[in-house]
Amino acid sequence: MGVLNVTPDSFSDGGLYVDAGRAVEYAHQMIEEGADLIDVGGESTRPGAEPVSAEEELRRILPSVKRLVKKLAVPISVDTYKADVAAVVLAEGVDLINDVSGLSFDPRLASVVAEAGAGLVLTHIQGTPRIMQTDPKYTDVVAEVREHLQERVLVAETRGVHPEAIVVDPGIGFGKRVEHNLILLNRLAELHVLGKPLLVGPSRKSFIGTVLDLPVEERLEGSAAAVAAAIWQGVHIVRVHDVRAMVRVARMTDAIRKASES
Ligand code: HH2
Repeated sequence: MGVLNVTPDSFSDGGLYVDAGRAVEYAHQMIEEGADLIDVGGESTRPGAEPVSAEEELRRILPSVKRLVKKLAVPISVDTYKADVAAVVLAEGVDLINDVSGLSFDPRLASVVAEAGAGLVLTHIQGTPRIMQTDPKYTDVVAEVREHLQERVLVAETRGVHPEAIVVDPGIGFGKRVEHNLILLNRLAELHVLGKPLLVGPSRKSFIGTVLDLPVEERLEGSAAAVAAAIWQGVHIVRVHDVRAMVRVARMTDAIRKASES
């Protein structure tokens, strides 16, 4: 999953693809580099970020989304937790909604996704982006994330989202300390019991900066290590900024992993 942020303020690529022409060009580049899915985001969910209105989010993403659904051969997801935004982009032909709140910020989102027969990514978050890094606490982070996702899956299915259209994500960086992120990445395989495809998004995040003491523009290798750990444990989708490099890391790790199974 290649990240296409059409935001002015995302933590690593804010402001780069605000223009719809540039966004489409960059999406094509990511597909050429091997992306199987493009994730369009119009609101930054970095720690401390303030929410934007549905109108503002749509103003940012709609010109790009309209062009992308016409031009791209791969599925498109939109990174939003708002039912009003989801309804508009699903009507335009978007394939899935990537909800970083796991249906906890907008109670209407599940039925909008269900009615459209679309896919849904359910992500674990503790708190909200504005305050999530203030003081995240867990007794057993893996068990708590797993139980929370199990409950969110039940909510989605009860509201009519197709069971085979649900993807789950432990939410790296969403209300987690460095050690929580590392433990989750170490034990991703324990989330397979949920019976859903797994997605993980470690790309360029601050836990990498902390471990390696590196700024956001120097986190390629750290992201690669996290992607390799994820693929090694059978994660199905990795959400990344550096598509060319991460496709190579994923394919190589997968080849090693599969060799041990045969
Ligand atoms: N991380 C970010 C945004 N959306 N979606 C899922 N499912 N999983 C993630 O880990 C995830 C996500 C944050 O990264 P980015 O989009 O690069 O930054 P920002 O939130 O500042 O736009």
